[in-house]
Amino acid sequence: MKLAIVGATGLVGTKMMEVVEREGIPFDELTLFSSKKSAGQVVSFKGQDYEVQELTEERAAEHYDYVLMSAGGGTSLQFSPIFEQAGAVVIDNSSAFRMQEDIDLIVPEVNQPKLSRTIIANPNCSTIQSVVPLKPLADQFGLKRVAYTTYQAVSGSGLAGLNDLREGAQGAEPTNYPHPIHNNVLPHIDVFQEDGYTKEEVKMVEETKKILQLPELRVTATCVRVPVEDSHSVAINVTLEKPATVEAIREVLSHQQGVVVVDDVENNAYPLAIHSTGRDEVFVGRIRADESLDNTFHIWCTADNLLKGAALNAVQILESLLEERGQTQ
Ligand code: 11C
Repeated sequence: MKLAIVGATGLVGTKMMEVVEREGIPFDELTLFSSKKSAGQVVSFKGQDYEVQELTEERAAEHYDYVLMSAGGGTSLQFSPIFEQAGAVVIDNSSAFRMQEDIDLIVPEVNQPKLSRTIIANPNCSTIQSVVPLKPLADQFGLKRVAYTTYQAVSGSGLAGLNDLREGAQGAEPTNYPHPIHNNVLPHIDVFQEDGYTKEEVKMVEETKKILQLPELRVTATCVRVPVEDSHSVAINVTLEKPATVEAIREVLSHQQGVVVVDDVENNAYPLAIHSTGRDEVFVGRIRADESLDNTFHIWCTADNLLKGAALNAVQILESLLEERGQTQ
C-alpha cells in the first residue's frame, strides 16, 4: 500500500505520522510532502529517515493508494483532485471540499462514507468533538436545537497560533491573531462573513447538520479563541425532541464509543483541556438541565483538537477503509 502524507512538517501532519505509527497502519511505501519552503527537511519515522518532498502537480499525478492531506484549503483544492484522478483515496483535513454534496464528511463513530468521490473530508476540529456525543442523543431522543459556545486552543491555528501565545507571554506583538491572545480571549476564529458570523461558526453549524444528516436541525455557534495551547472545550446546549433526564443522557453517553463521561461535581471532576491533551476520547460532563427552556440540557465537552479533532479522526477514517477492503495486516 502506497501512503502519502501532505503537510508532513505541520502540527497536524506530524500528529498524523504519530498516529499512523501508533495504530500500526500497514504501508509498503511512504512519501512525505510539504510546500517548497519546508521541502528537504528530514523526518525520522519508524526508525527510518524520510526526506520531505515538494508537492507538485507531477508528483500528485503519480499513483498513491491513500493520501492524508493537511496542507490548507488552497493546496487541497489544487492537488486533491489530481491525487484522486490518479487513483488515490484522499482524506482531507481542510475545509475546501467539506460542504460539496458529492463529498463525504466523516466521523467514524457517527457516519460512514458513500464514496461517490474518493476525496473524503475530515471535519473541523470543534465540530468533530461535538457530534460524537450528539449522535447517540440524536438516535435516542431526537435533536431539536443545538447552541455551541467554543473555547478553542491556539494549536488550532498551527504553529503560528502557538507562537503568538508563547511569544506574547514574553511581551511580543501578535503576528497570527489581530490582537494578543496571551492573557486574553478572542471572539473571533477564521474570517468574518457579511452576516457577522465567523467562518468557524458557519463551519460548526453546517458541518453538524451534514454529519448528523439532519439538514433541518436548528444550530447556532459562537466560537472563541482562548489562551490554551492544546484541546478545545465546547459548551453544548441541546434541546431534545423526546423527554429526557440528566440521568438518561449520562447513561446514553456512557455507552457511546469514543466518549468518556467525567461528571462528579462533588469531587470537582469535569472534563478539562489539560486532561484531554494526548487522549483519543471526547470527554463530557457538567450535564445538567437548562431550566430556561423545555427539555434542554447543557453538556461541557473537551477533546484534543490535534488528535480526535484532526489527525486521529483522519487516520480512523483510513483504518475503517482498510478494514472494509480487507487491507489490514
Ligand atoms: C481552529 N478549528 O481551531 C480551527 C482549525 O476548518 O479545519 C481547523 C480549521 C478547519 O482554528
